Amino acid sequence: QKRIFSGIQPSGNLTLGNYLGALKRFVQKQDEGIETIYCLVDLHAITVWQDPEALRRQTREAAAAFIAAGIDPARSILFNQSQVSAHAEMGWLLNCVARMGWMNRMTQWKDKAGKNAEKQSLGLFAYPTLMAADILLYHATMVPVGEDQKQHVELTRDIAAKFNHDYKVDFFPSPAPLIEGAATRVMSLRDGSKKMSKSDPSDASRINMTDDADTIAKKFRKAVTDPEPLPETLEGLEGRAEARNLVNVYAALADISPEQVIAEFGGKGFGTFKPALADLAVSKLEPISTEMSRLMADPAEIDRILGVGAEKADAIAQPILAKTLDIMGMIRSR
Ligand code: AQP
Repeated sequence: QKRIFSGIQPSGNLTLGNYLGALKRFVQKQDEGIETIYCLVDLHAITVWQDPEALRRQTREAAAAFIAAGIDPARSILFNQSQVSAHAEMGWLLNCVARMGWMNRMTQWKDKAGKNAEKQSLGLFAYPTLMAADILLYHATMVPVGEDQKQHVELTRDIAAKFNHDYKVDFFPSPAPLIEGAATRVMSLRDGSKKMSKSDPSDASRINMTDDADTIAKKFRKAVTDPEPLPETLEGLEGRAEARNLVNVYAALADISPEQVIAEFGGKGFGTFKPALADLAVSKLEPISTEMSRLMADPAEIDRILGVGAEKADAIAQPILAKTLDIMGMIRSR
């Protein structure tokens, strides 16, 4: 049986990277009729400092982005992680299964902690076991993510396998990462070697889902590129990371292949391509941000939707948590 779980951190404005790498694909999976569970992972967000009022607003904004992009709370389960306490409990249990060495090898930890590991929260280091808990708590079989999260899903598989092996059970299924489409790793508009990220200090490095048309046009116009026109073939993009990124973004937004983008724009300069890309991005993002503003006018309704989602999620998670505790030898007498 197929079941999809995925999440996004409400740690700031959602970006075009989050939209193309995750949210847009979450909607596609829902519309394919697969059982889909989507989570605003607020417990993950606090692994770095979050102002409490800002976190509340960002969580509601992210929920509004999901709904505006096409997530239907009647067909998908949509909730915020902290309302289902089983996530934190399962996270602890899996902390006792995962090995320090595995966590030390996580590239996201190395990137985010940098040379300053001593100053990071313990939660940031343990982030991947909580993510494994998120997925395994629902016995999810597929996890749509961007390229940057592939290693964490692979770690989840290792944790599931070790649990099954240590306790001699066949309990946790091995979830597969689903990394599909032309934009599985959208790059920063300022540096083609860095991924676009909501926590990048430079706002010019990313398109936010709530940016207005003028801002989107300006950010694409100023995006760093080489001076050459687009090549006539896809191979011609080799070694041109920034150009390749913009072609991928165009393809993903238009639901066409990068080859088709090159067929249309090969030989044309960025003076032609960037405005076309900006128009396309505005045509896709503007209806979503307009709907987001409408939804944000009624925060109580968003909270109500998240509460209903949390109840549905809890109904799936609790029996799986209870069984996990039982397998591990915890007395369950009430
Ligand atoms: N640049 C990207 N291209 C494609 N997919 C991306 N994702 C993130 N950035 C890109 C995907 O979005 C989902 C949610 O990500 P997250 O909120 O859990 O955190 P992240 O991966 O660490 O993304 P950010 O935007 O860089 O957040 P911050 O700055 O808060 O760390 C995931 O499926 C991710 O792959």
